[in-house]
Amino acid sequence: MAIAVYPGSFDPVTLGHMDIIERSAHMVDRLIVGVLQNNSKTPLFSVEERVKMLEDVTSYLPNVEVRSFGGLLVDFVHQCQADVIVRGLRAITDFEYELQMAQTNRVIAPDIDTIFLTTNLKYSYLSSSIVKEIAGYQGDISEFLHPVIAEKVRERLANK
Ligand code: COD
Repeated sequence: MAIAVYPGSFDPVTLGHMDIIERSAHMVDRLIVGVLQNNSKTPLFSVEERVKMLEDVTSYLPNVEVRSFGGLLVDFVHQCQADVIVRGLRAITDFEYELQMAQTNRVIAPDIDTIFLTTNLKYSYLSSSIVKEIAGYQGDISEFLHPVIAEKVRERLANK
């Protein structure tokens, strides 16, 4: 049974992330979306909120499960009994960071491999940080997020 983990901060989940989730879910028996708990950045949404938001927008994919994790990614992958990490690549700027992470993870856990899916061209510019910046200036974020997530971001920033 092929089990893969798609890890990230997902603060918040964008349509770019969702595209990677949907495409990788079709390639494996189970896809576990892993939401990082101990991020050094101050997140807009708590880990519990990010997990719930991801659950809401992936509920139509029966083989996708969302879990939070802290500590090393490879330990989480082992706990999930998975052996593949899925990551998305947008541009050359992602490549160096992703390569370093994949190679380091392979040194510390040689049984785990990382596979990369290239971004859907229409989301190649999209990141959670850009979306938060636009929303912070009351810009229109509806092109970038699932409507449920866009509403949560607007609500959160209105209450800040
Ligand atoms: N199109 C396609 N892919 C995208 C898009 C898009 N528009 N936007 C983002 N992605 C991809 C990213 O490239 C990434 O692969 C993934 O989606 C998740 O993105 P983010 O930004 O939400 O998540 P990151 O990059 O902050 O996640 C970092 C981890 C949580 C994976 C990392 O910090 C980690 O593993 N932490 C645990 C500690 C650890 O093990 N450290 C050692 C690592 S060597």
